[in-house]
Amino acid sequence: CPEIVARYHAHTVGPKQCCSAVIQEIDAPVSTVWSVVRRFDNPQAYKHFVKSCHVIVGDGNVGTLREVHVISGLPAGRSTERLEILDDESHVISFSVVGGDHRLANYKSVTTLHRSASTAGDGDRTVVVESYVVDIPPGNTMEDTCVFVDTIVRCNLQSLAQIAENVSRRNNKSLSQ
Ligand code: A8S
Repeated sequence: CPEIVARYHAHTVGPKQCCSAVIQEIDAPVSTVWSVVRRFDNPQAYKHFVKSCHVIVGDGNVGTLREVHVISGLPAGRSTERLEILDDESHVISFSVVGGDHRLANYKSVTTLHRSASTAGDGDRTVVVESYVVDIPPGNTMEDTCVFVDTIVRCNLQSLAQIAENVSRRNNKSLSQ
């Protein structure tokens, strides 16, 4: 839906910031993908870099704060993140990074889900658009920063695709029995 994309993925980007977007197609309906993505308290369900997560304050609605611990081997230990948008009708979720011991200051991402009809006619597919804006860390270039973050986001969305497609296959199977 072009209105949603224009509205939510148009970021204001400062002079020392960079922004980018990753798009992923998933062979599962929006409702299935959304049920995974909307769980702000459970990012480890599909983000493999997340070791653990706990909610500091909030009930899963806008304003909820979570602390994420990432796996070792990354230049980071933990990240404090605030839920900015959770729209169950339009399938939009957004969070911002408000603290932590990593180098992605002022990171903010928006994820939107879009229905896409399957050409094979065997059920709906989903297009996920995830865009972000972040400060370029001192000593890094815009390119380095985008490559680093794009890689993380792409991994997350590929893992999301696998999980949602498995759920969708299970659902289709139990329907046909
Ligand atoms: C997300 C997206 C990103 C997460 C980054 C980009 C992060 O969790 C990791 C490494 C870092 O250096 C920064 O949707 C930070 O989670 C995996 C800890 C924020």
